[in-house]
Amino acid sequence: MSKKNQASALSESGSKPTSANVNPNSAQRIRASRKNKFEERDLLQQLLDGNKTALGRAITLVESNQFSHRKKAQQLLEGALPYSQKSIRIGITGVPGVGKSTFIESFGSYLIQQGKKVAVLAVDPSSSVSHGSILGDKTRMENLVKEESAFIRPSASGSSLGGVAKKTRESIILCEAAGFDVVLIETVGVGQSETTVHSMTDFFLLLKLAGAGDELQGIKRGIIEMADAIVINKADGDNIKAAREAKLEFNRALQLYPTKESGWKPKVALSSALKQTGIDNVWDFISEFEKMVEANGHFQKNRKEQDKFWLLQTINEHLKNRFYQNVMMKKELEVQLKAIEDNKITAFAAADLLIEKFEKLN
Ligand SMILES: Nc1nc2c(ncn2[C@@H]2O[C@H](COP(=O)(O)OP(=O)(O)OP(=O)(O)O)[C@@H](O)[C@H]2O)c(=O)[nH]1
Ligand SMILES: [Mg+2]
Repeated sequence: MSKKNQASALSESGSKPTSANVNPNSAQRIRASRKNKFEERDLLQQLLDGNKTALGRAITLVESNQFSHRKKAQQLLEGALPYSQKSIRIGITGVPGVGKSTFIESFGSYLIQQGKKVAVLAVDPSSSVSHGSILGDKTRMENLVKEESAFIRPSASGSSLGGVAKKTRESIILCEAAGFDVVLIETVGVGQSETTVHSMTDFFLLLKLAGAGDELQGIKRGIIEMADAIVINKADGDNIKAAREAKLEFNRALQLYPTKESGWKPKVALSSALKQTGIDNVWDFISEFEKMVEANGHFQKNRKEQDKFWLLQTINEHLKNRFYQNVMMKKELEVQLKAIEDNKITAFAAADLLIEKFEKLN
């Protein structure tokens, strides 16, 4: 195959190119040329071949805030996009210590046994502050990290949830292009992070613990509405009885919620991530869900809605950053904040003034 044909094969949608498509001589020449353009093409090819190192590098590129990297990342994403979309994206949330990481370890290993390729990403708004990461504890995923068919990426750091979310969305596309057909996105229930993960996944899983008293206490409003399944984890040892009771209670509570737009009735299950029980049951739900929403059209409709939502989010984020990061606007804002404190202007008049100044800048 000539070099020209190879290049055009990358831009075609259809079946994935395999490593057999790559002419080793031209690949070598591409590397030797060391021109960025060719390096990117090489990276895309390796990514599409399912090379995990290439996937890691590609994600680093989309996570980068450097202007020159943004353009390369954009090209890479465009090349990857026709090959993505063939996965199920599953959001997993729950309070710290509920067993998310342990659950992902068991669930991921189970899926790999079923012949799946599993990518694990995280949305963690707290990581930028603490410099920690919810997937930093790869020790909890001891077995999964060793699996050839698993890819685990700690959460991207960023100054805003919007920024982290954008990077995660792009990383999902890259994982899918690399052939990962189950993408697990872990988040800890901080601030808006659950809503954010819900708006980028097909199926939303809430992990809970059985506890004394009212099971529904301490659950943030809206989380139950988002959940497609509630899994009561640590249903093992002395905990089994309480877990069964919690299951009954959640089932009762779910009856009170209106039917979801997807037509899906949320399920409640028990699991022990540690003892690896109930894990297959969760996958059965998800497969059932997938079949149903593919048949009734919700799967595609929901993804399209999510894309539209993220288009608007990206614009909002961009405009906000342009305003607040502009040196002149920062100063003007200070002036107006002071004016408000001194009762010299109303909030709305100050806002109008600032926006007018901002518009003149552009
Ligand atoms: N008995 C029991 N313990 C579990 C189970 N799943 C997790 N654990 C334990 O609970 C603790 C917390 O588990 P993690 O998987 O780190 O929980 P997490 O939700 O990821 O926690 P954060 O990352 O801090 O949000 C660990 O000591 C686990 O061994 C389970 O099914 N049964
Ligand atoms: Mg964890």
